[in-house]
Amino acid sequence: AQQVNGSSTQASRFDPNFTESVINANGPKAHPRLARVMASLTRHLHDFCRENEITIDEYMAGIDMINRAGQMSNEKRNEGLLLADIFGMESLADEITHKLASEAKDAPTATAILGPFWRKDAPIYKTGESIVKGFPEGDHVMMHGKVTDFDTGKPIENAEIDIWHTGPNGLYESQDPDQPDMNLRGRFYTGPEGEYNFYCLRPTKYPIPYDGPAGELLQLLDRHAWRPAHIHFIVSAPDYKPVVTQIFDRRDEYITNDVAFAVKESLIVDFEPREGDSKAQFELKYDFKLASY
Ligand code: MBD
Ligand code: FE
Repeated sequence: AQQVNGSSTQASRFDPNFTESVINANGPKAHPRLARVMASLTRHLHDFCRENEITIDEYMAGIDMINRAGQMSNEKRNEGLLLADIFGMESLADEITHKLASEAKDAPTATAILGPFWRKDAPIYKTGESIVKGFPEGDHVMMHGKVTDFDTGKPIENAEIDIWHTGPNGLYESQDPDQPDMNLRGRFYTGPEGEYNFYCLRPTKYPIPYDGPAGELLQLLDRHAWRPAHIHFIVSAPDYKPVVTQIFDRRDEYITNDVAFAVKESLIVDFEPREGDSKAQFELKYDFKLASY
């Protein structure tokens, strides 16, 4: 073998010693958590390449996909997250992060993935107002309920409920030049009994953006791009663990077949017909339970 700096060249890259030599390149001052995670990632990635005999062409195709995802990402488009979401990885990380808040009968409200379309600084509305600023032709919903302390059952006053959902055309405002800025997004604060209520639209099923690497991969894998109808929430209050979650329409045809693998039983809801309200055809009651720190 050729001599490099007095030592022989490394073992064959097929040899696990090669993998260990890459890991051992880390110095003693490496950040401990990062060093541990990267060692594991290196082993899995090397094993993946060996197991599947990944060729240079395949490797370059993967790198190209990552680069294209990055190039098309901006504050309105998070293609990297979308790409990871269709592998179920955000759902897995969510489950790992919130082991306790799962499907137990009495648990804090279950979490679900954030997804790529949250925007900060959604407009603040007063109780009873509507987040619908455009697209009034949808089915309107009066949504209401309470935010309570999961341990004591006591109401939480001034909890923030941050909401976002798509229009009836299946697009978030940020994806759609025809919708007013911040349409179908809003923040509300609970009253003294933890109560909230607001108007929104009944969400519709929605295909995730299909014009980038995530869509390309779905097509190559013969997978559909649909998420079941859902509304996103971040419910938060001082001294409580924020709940990032989504609710899902039981009647949606994709309820058991979500492209992002985010549905949980306790987050499936029934929209009920609403009588005598000129502003909404449907009603939805949903209570949120937060755990204190
Ligand atoms: C979405 O609207 C979404 O909520 C998730 C989690 C992934 C892709 C698109
Ligand atoms: Fe969404």
